[in-house]
Amino acid sequence: MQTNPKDDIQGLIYRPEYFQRDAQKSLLEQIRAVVEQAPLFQPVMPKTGKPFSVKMSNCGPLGWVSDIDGYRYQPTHPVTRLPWPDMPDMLLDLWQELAPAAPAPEACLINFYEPGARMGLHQDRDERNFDAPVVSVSLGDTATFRVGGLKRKDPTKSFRLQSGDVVVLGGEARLAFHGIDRILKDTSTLLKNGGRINLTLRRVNPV
Ligand code: MD6
Ligand code: FE
Repeated sequence: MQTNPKDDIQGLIYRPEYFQRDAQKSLLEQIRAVVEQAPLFQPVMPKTGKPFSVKMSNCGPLGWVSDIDGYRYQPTHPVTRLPWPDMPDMLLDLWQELAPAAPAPEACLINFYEPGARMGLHQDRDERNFDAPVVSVSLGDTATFRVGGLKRKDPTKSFRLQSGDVVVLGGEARLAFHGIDRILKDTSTLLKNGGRINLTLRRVNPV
């Protein structure tokens, strides 16, 4: 049986199948348009310069980037130097529904995983304010999502995120360690060439 972390991790909300197939398609179209303006870039680990296995872009007033100097939010694309494209209304609506008390999201990080890509256990803590939750949407192939506690060594649980699923990390789970263990190949037909897109919406600055 798959244990459900939402049962015992305060502040984690899991909304399977939040977006139906048609909504997933239209969201994907809008993300494609974003990535045409703001191409996927290859982030690297601060200090070591080791490349992430995930490629990234952003939309909204701010975007999250990682390079040799560190992690940060910035208003422009690191390669084109242009402002990030606007956040699609569907994502603003999602935020409105799942984070109604929070001020508007400022950044939507777009993570693109090819089969084989993963994301190590991390906390989302580059924001200047942790009152607002982080809201995430999965599109394409299914991923194994791992989530634990406030300390890296706390016990973790994992569950699968399918295309259209939404996860919210807020409250006590806002700073929970989490990551992606693996992408399950050929589990979705949404992306023509396979792989997975994850969108994470964040409020960066206090009001
Ligand atoms: C991913 N997600 O699903 C990575 N962060 O590919 C995250 O890192 C994440 O799903 C904060 C809140 C929800 C998330
Ligand atoms: Fe995260």
